[in-house]
Amino acid sequence: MAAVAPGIIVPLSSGGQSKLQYQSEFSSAAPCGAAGACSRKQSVLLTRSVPRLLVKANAAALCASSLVKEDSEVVPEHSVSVILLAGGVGKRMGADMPKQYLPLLGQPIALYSFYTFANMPEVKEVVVVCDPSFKHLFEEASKNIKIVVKFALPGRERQDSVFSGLQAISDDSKLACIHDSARPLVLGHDIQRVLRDAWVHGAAVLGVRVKATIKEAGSDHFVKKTLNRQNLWEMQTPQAIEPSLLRQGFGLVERDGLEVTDDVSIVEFLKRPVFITEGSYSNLKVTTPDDMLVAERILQSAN
Ligand code: 30A
Repeated sequence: MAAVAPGIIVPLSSGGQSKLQYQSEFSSAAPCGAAGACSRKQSVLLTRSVPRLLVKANAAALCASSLVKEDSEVVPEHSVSVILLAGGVGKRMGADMPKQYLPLLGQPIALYSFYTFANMPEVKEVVVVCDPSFKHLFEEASKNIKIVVKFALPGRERQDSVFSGLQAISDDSKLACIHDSARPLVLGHDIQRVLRDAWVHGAAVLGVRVKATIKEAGSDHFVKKTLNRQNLWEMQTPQAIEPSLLRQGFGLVERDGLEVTDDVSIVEFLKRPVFITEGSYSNLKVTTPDDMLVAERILQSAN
């Protein structure tokens, strides 16, 4: 049993929250471990069991109002379709294999986040957008998990792969969660936070505050102004969004012949607010051999 507020006792399945959280992160081999399932049950218990287990009337009054709000902000179980982008053919690592398939401590990079998503209660399916020659990797990995795994073909640009994945998601999906498979270390906890923000605001993306000092300069190379780091964010993935909103965005781009660049995203054309969920610096994108070493270090220090 654990106390979450004075006078409120809720049962926990086992162990401490932080331990469970950590065990379910960075799943390097056994993907469907009890740890992931436990932390899942725990969060469900915390939100659902409180009303029945209130032991003090005054606490009940206090909590009832916040519970109504809490409940509507909880992403339902099996409501999220993940679109895992694993179609890149990047040559930057100087290896024969696309970077997302290089082994990181013995496991292909793309399988780390695949397992992380597959073990989340909110996730109902993972659509892997990959070259058919890599399908077997995920098929083999899906033998260890319970959720539905689908496949879609990659497109020329990233947005084409997102579109391709979007066509494959289930009609009753409440959120699409798009993740770059070259980010193996994304934390389940951060995914849950970005999903919740998308659930509340319609669209959200993980980001971290820029650490570097960024100056804006003219074409003459003279500094125009120093930008405030507090307001500058480096984008990561996942991006999470209501599927209808993303479809609307693609529709608008198609209809008006809009150009999607690295700077302006499809949803921004809709003039809809996109929430930035503050993520973790450890959610790095593995693009160079140096990044591999850093990723190995992070994994080793977490275990
Ligand atoms: Cl998922 C792309 C691209 O892949 C892209 O190049 N854009 C988007 O607007 C989205 C949707 C989204 C953005 C931010 C937060 C949540 C969802 C995606 N991919 N634009 C270009």
